[in-house]
Amino acid sequence: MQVTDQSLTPNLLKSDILRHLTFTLGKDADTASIYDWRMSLSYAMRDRIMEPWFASTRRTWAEDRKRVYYLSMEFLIGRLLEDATVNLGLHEMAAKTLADLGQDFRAIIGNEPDAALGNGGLGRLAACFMESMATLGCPAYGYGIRYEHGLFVQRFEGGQQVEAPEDWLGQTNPWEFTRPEAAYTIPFKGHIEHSGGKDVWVPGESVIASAFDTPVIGWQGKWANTLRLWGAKPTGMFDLARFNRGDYAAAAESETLARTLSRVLYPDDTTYAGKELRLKQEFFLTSAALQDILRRYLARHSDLKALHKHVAIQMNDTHPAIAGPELIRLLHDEHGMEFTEALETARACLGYTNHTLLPEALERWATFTFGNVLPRHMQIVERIDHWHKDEHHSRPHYIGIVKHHEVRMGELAFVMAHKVNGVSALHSDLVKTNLFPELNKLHPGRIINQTNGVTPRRWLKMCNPPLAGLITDTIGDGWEADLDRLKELEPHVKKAGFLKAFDAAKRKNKVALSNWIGTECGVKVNPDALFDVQIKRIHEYKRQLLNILETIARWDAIRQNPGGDWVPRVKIFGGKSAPGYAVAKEIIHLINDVAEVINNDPETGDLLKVVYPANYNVSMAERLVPATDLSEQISTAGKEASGTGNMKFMINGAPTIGTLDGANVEILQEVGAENFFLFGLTAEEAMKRRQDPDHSRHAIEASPVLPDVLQMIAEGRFSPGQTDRYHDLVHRVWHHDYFLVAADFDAYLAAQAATDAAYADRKRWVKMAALNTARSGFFSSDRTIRGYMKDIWSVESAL
Ligand code: DL6
Repeated sequence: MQVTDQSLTPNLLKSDILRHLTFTLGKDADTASIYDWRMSLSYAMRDRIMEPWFASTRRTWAEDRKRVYYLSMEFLIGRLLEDATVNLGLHEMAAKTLADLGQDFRAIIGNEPDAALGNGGLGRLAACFMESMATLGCPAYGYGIRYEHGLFVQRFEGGQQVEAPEDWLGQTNPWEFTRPEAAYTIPFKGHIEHSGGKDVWVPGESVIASAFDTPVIGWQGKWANTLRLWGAKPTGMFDLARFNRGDYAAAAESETLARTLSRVLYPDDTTYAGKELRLKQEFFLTSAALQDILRRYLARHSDLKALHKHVAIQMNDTHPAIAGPELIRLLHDEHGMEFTEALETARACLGYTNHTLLPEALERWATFTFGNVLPRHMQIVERIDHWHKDEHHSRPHYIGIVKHHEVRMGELAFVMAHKVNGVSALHSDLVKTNLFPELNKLHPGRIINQTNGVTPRRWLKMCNPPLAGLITDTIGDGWEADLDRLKELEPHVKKAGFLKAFDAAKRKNKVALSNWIGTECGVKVNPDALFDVQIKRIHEYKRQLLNILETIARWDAIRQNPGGDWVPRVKIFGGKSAPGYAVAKEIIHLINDVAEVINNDPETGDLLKVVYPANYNVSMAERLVPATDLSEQISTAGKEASGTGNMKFMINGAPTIGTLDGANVEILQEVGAENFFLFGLTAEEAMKRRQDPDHSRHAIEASPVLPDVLQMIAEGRFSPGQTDRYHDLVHRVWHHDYFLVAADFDAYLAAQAATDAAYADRKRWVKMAALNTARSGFFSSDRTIRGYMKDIWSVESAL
């Protein structure tokens, strides 16, 4: 392993850590807590990032390089300390140094709170992209919000989800730098005045966006970029006159607005949050980012028409879609550019990534709310809409941006972007045909595909040392930044010795996970059982319900035939529901109820266990993914845009049981049908099936197993104290099964039986698992970012 900073010796690192302990933390080694050691190590690592960070910034300025600006309401970055040690090539040295100091390195790593500034896939993708951009030497800034409280902490009470506030900033965050000099006024509300032939916005209120920078270091420390998160501050000190009159609440109005703005992350990744605060947050992030981008550009250039040659701005979903009108406002109102020219300039800079086909997740704002919060932008949006309509007046089915008293953010983002991309091949096709068919006809070629990916540094090298070590021993160094090289494992998959080592690596991870589950969930699990894992947000379309129904069927089948040749299985669930999503919360309750019954059943014993550790987050995923045998990717076809968990599992040698949905389609292509357990309706078949109003009843009646499973739930077998607890849930499966759980149930059962048979044949299973790893190179986020750099951003690597 190459150590990036060759000058660093174990002794130097030790003295760095002790120096920080003394002079930064003010603690003596004898009394230092685990927090103090973690902070000292973090500062010692951070010191090593400064040089590449400054060098990268200097080079970008000196060579006047085009920069990418990634605007996202979510960056689910997780813990940063171990990531830094791995990317700096200092992991082993740090572990050893801490051990020499009498400290437990793993416990120190585990002491860091997860930065949960996101809900799920969209936010984690943004974090992987930041790391890949740094690894590839793509000069970039990530722009987001420094939420005081990240995604809520999940607890289970009586099997039900209970939410508690998260407090990642309760302790000092060692990775961020406050940048008081980077501060911008963000206006809201007010009215428009007409003066000198111009529309002039007179805002009614405002806050200051103030920057906090976190360096993002790439693999081997060759390049570092910046994640700039905005915190809100009041525009002035409190109103002293009002305060002195005793009107304390009114005196603190501006402070209250500011505190509220960057206080919480919206805990909802699928439904449109019709809250004024959410719109304000979106504008806050976007306006601060654009003002910052223009300031940086104007420090070197004067011709704003050439902005797109130096600036590429990516809108991560519609959340920052206000970027179109805001950039026009800044260029036109503030810098005097003619309106159409401002619009064309903005469009040349902007790209839009769509992450969902669910209609309820495409943001729409009532024109009343939009016009109230952003009166000038309402005017600009209407002007964009007219301009676009005039450009295409000959089309019969013109789709407007403003329609039925709503501003449609998907259409706005589309019109204002020079490229629109989906996140898997299937999803991008559906974006063309189902989501934006008319706009696609007006702008052929604008919609392109960029299949998602994940960073192999965090999702293999860091989280799975046994497998990463085996890969390096087998094909040598270098695969971490060139994941296609995993193909070189293929010839070894034929060798018994390699398969044995592959199996041993997986078993090591499974033993570690079993121990953790014992402590965390109080359930003893057999590490030789098949670990079947579904971890993701809880949502009807992701169909955790299908999984738990199969679990019940399996339990019942074992009880009917206790002497059968059963393959022991541990079903592992992880994930949070949006707090207001009652149906998802009911599914969580059912899983926990079923777990309670099954785990205490002596008849099934070790043959079946169900575990659901609370508060699934990035760190828990890092623990679960390497120990997984079977990856559950069972969404209703046509609903999961891509998925990225599916890629993490594949890379770590877990075959998929899944539908033809999102990136599963490409996983299947890469790994081959014989190494993938495919089942279920296709997206097209699913759409057709829904045309039969009685499709679920027909499917249930035709199934030899499902009626009994539903009956058990309806009778209260899993809710003894309250037999009608799941009446609604069962009724929905019978009569309102939009996500086609019943229609796919039998096929899923058959696919699960095939996984049992495959797992029982050890050699066959390990070979399948190893081939999953060997053929997963395509799913590196480096490949994805190269695609964005070439097809959307037109930006060159600086390395
Ligand atoms: O593209 C990242 C990720 C996909 O992998 C998931 O399939 C998709 O569900 C998720 N989308 C969202 C949508 N949120 N909104 N709006 O999180 O994006």
